[in-house]
This record gives sequence, structure tokens and C-alpha cells, in this order.
Amino acid sequence: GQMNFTGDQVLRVLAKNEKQLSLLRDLEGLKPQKVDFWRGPARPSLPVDMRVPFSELKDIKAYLESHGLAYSIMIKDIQVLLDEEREAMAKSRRLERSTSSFSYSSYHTLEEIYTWIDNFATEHSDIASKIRIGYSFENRSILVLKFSTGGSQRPAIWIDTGIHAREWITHATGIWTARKIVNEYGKDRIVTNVLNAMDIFMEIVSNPDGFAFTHSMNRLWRKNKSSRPGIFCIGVDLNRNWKSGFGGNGSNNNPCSETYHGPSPQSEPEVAAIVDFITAHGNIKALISIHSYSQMLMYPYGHTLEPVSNQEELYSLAKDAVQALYEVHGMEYIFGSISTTLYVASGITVDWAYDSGIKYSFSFELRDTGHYGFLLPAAQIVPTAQETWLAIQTIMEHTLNHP
Ligand code: VAL
Repeated sequence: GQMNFTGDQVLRVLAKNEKQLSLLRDLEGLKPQKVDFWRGPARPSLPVDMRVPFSELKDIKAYLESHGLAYSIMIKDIQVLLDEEREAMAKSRRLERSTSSFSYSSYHTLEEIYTWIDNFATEHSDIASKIRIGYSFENRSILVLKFSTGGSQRPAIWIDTGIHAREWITHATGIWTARKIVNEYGKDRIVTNVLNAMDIFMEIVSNPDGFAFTHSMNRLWRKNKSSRPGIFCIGVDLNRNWKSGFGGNGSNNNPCSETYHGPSPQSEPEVAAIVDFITAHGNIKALISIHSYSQMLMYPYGHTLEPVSNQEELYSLAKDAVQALYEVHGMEYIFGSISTTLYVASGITVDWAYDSGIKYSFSFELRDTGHYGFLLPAAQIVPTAQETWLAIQTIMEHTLNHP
């Protein structure tokens, strides 16, 4: 059954300087698998959020206090939020069944999403179709929705959500976005122009095994579910398994780490499926990889502080996208390159995409900034998707206008 998180807390630590940050980094090595960083140590201006199991709270709080690290309690009891989330899903499921409808303002299981994908592709077969690009480690289908008004190998935009299993707001945003695209084609100027010249690919559940596991066992699982003989811990961080900068700083060699990069680049079938698809396609012009949380819009590189060659263009595009997003519900996003905005992270999706010639490569961190973190209430799905849509449109339009 489901892992219970009663009494587990999310602590927010505000490190004053680099030395305090490295004391926090030490926590990962000191207590492997005991502290789960929700927002990892990055820079002194950014908070560090960590989930601490009830059994470790005393020790961890003592560690923080003894080193003069100031902290506050962001979530007092994780299980309370998990119970509310489950109850909301059950309620919405009852309503969906009695009305034979799909609620875009609720979270869904993998089976529900896969059924929705089938129905969606059938209902909108004039512009949408389903493609299976591979199989996960546990042999689940890896599905992509293709939006196309014709042509062959048209220039295309790729959007992936859910590469990290617990980031449920990203799958929900992807689903809402897919519907938005079909609803707006022929109405909205940008969507119509984009789809008249380009295709859009959306991989909504990029880590199906991990996502299924967040529903069946552990809501807070991040990695995939691969295992290898002789290795005790399960799972590779699918956002550390890409070839660009593989194994470098901000990725971990320890299979028990949440940022374990895996044995070799693209060792994971979920990553290999995307690499093979995008490479075979050969005409992807923009890639948008969606994560949560922190409210950021970022571009390469992650693995190095070196600026990319079109960094000024990406900076001003990110600025415009974030401004458009802000105008919807007043949510503030920060933006910049990953390594300078957040932290150095190696083997990530957007670095690989950029190095593969996709010069408009972006990664979002959606809502919120830590009040709920990964447990964002379903009431925020639609507003999050609405504002993200404006940013996505901005990137799509720029891509269309700069072939
Ligand atoms: N937050 C993401 C990660 O740690 C970044 C690197 C985009 O995987």
C-alpha cells in the first residue's frame, strides 16, 4: 500500500553564504535517503526546501541549529496534504464517472491519462494522433501526442512533462495544453499560424513507471524505476541521464542519490526513446521540458557556466515569455540560464537538445515557490496551465518567426 508520511515535514533553510550552502550539501552525503531535497542547495538568494521524515526531524533540526542555519517549517505534516489530495481525486473520479467526462482541474492516474490520450486522439483525429515512441523499463508504453495539419517532417516543437514522477502539476498542465491547442486551432492567431507551418509533439507522461509508482506506493518518487543486478537502490534521475555533460557536476554517481545519473548516457529507455525519436525526426526547432516547482524559465547550459552562442536571444525571449505569463495571474517567474539561475546540473534534457541543434531549448519550473511544493492543490491546475500557455505561445511564435 501507500507509504505513509505522517509527521514528515518540509523545512525551508535560508543559507546566508556559500559555507552554509555546503553544510546543506553535506546533509545528502551524511544521511543518504533521509533528507529529500525539494529545492536543492543552489545559491544564497534561493531557499532550500527539504523533506525530513518524522524519525529524523530531531537530528536534522539539531544539525541545522548547531551550524547556525535558520529554518522555518513550510509543511507541518505532509500526510495531511496527501490525504486531501487523495480525497479530491476520489471525489472528482466519482463525478467523472457519473457524467462520463474528464476533469481538467483534477489530478489523474496513469491509466486515466492513457485512456484520455486514446479518447483525445480519436475525437480530434483531424489534427491529433498518438505515437508510441518506446517502452519504459517496466515495459509501459511511452506515448507522444502529435499535432499536425499536414505535410511531412515539418519543423516541429517538442514539449515534455513529467520526466520527474512527483511533479504532478506538469502532467496536468500538459493535458490542459493539449486540449487548448485543438480548441484554439483556427481561432487563435498564433496557434493557427504555428500549426499551419509546424507540428507539435507532446509527451505528457515522460516517466510512466515513476508516475505509476507515485500513485501506488510513494507519492514523492522522482526517478524512474530501473534496477540493475548488484545495485541496491532503484531509479535513475532521467534529467541527469543525457549525453551532454554526462556525469559532471550536479549529478551523482551514487545509485541511491535522487540525482543519480545512471551507468551511461541514455542508459534509460525513457531517455533513449526521446533521443531516438528527436534524432530520427531531424527537424525539431524548439524543445520545452517542463518541471516543477520554483517558478522559473531557464535555458542552457546546465552543465557549465559558459553562455550558449544565442544566449542574448534566449534571455530576451525568456523575458518576454515570463512577462506574458505574469500578465495572466500575476505570478512571478525568474529566468536565465540553468547554471547561473539555479545551479550547475549535468546530463540534462535541454543541454542535450541544444547541443543537438535545437537552439530554442527551455526548461520550466512551474508553481509554486514552496508553500505546497510538489503537493500543489488541484485548484491551481487550470490557473497554472493558463499562465504557462502564454509563455509557451511566446516561445512558439518566436520559433515560427525565426526558422
Ligand atoms: N530542477 C531541474 C533538475 O534538478 C533543473 C536542472 C531544470 O532536474
